[in-house]
Amino acid sequence: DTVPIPQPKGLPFVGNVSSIDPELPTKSFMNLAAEYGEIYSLNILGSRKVFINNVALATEVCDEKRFHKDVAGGLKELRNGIQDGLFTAFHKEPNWEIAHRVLVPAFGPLPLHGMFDAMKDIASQLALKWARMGSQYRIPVADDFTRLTLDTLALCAMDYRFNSFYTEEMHPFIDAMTTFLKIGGSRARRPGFMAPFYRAEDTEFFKSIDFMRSIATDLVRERREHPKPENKDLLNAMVNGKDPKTGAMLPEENITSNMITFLIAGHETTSGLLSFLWYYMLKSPEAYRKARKEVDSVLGGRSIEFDDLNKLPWISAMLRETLRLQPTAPAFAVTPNSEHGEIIGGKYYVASGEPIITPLHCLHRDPAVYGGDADEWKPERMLDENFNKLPAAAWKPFGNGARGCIGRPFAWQEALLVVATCLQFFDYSLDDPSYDLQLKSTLTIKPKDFFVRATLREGWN
Ligand code: MNH
Repeated sequence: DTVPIPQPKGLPFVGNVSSIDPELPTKSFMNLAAEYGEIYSLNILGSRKVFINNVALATEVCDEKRFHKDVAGGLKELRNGIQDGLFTAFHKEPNWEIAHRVLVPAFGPLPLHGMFDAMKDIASQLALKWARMGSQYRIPVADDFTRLTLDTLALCAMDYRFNSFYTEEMHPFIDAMTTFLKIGGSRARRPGFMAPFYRAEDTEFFKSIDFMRSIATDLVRERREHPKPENKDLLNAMVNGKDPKTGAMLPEENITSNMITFLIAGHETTSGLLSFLWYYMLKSPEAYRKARKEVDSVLGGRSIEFDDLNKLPWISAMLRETLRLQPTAPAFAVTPNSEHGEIIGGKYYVASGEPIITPLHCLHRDPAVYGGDADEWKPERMLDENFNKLPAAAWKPFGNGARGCIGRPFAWQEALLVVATCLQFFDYSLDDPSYDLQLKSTLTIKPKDFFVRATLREGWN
């Protein structure tokens, strides 16, 4: 026996579109979860979407025998720009399988070790900037970490230098990407009959796509014309790699799509993670002290090396806890494998093709798993001995299963390296001690209007 999934009353034509604040969907999802509990559905422009909010239901939808990734809505709009790239490929789309097999080894321990020096290079550019700007400078946290993560990704993945720390403006790729993500989202929310009113917006959308594809195509062409056989980067893996299973090589268009995918997926989320970490850390003096102590005892006065990264359990716990409260890729969507649909929670029917969305801010605060203080940032709960005891579906900031994040080890290495380096060199304070966290959302989330100050620590000045 099934029971209906609760759904707010909607309007004609657009349904429950107004239940979601386009500027900040995350906030709306949290409000809806507070009102409806473990599950609710919304009618978005005539089709139903189901939203789940707790670990028990997430455990079911993370079972890949029953569910697979659903590419719909905003994600489907992004296919206009990045087609069947890894992130936006439909379930079982042929180029996904090939690209996945070709690229997974490129994120293995050996290639990552090989990227350590490039990551350190960019981290040192950030430290140099903060040192030069001095302790009166209001560090635009999210912008500076975005410079860092974009430059790191481009250098490690394709041996290209954006040099974002040497320009006042952000690189034009960032503007094009922001436009692409923003309008992509907006296109998914507008009813079809409204399209004629959005010609200007659409022109901008496709212009941003052309711009990103031309940058990516140039990078690929450059590599083909001037091969760098010694590089172990993602670009070489894609340009020269053969699918171990079929022997196939990646089509040119797919390489371009994946290059843009890496540039987008590979920097926004990590930059948000670092920015939120600074917020929570500076609001928690005790955790901050512990982190600095950990860095000092592991590194002393010398600069960080690859083998130091697995000696930073407290910083790892801070990163995990930050991604719990602020999962920077804030949701993922699945749909039933079976054409007969699925019943979840023993009583809620979801049809084949219907999306089930897991807003991670809600999942990650399930009091049944995290207790009454689930809203508080407490890195202790993410130390290995506690983290390893969590149910598998309780912490999903990197998504799930085969379609989970391919870049996770890359992001983790970069984040550990950057946090350790930044703590080793500087003391930090909030620019405005009364600042309370506000979110800014595109495809990912970041803290809004967040500034800190950095002072060189004794011994470095
Ligand atoms: Mn990443 C998929 C989160 C860093 C490249 N990433 C995903 C998904 C989540 C995610 C969630 C699954 C989305 C979905 O189910 O629709 N990713 C993150 C977070 C960080 C991150 C929170 C950093 C912190 N991601 C990175 C980095 C790269 C990267 C770094 C590249 C170097 N991510 C990807 C790609 C996919 C992905 C590519 C798509 C994988 C696939 O479907 O095959």
